[in-house]
Amino acid sequence: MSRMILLLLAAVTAVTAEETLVAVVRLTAHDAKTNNVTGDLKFVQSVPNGPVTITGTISGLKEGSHGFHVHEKGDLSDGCTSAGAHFNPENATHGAPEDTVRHVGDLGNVQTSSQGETTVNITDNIISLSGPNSILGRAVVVHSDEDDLGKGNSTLSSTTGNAGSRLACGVVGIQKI
Ligand SMILES: [Cu+2]
Ligand SMILES: [Zn+2]
Repeated sequence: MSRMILLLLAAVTAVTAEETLVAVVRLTAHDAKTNNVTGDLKFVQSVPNGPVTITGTISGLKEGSHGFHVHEKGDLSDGCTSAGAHFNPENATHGAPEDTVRHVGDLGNVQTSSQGETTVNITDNIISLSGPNSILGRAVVVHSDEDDLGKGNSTLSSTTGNAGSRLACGVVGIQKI
């Protein structure tokens, strides 16, 4: 391979590496006396304002679906309660990740197997790691119940998806290099 091509490849690699944003979340239980839900998540955005992939594992959840959202505050001074409401900069109605009308923080549900394993693998086109939809400094919350994605009969459906209590949460932080 010619020296020119090698230099070009190196430059392209450097630019790509520079543009990729990576954040991490350590989930801890809202109340360690009532559950031991914990987890680690990674958020990767390789193109500015492009899709964000969320991967990781959560342990301690019961089998089934659990509401999974970004809430507006990264303040865990009062456990997951002080994380506030769903991150919703456009004052929209609660919805499913694939809905046009949704909170920015609406990431739907995570699924827990009968063995109690929760593997997260979500790609979302609305949340971002920069700009107005940036989730940096905000909190991820995992709930006791299924998020009905705004389509249930409960009065809470249009605000929280009636996902029940907050079991665990963590602040979205910039990853250590
Ligand atoms: Cu939530
Ligand atoms: Zn919501």
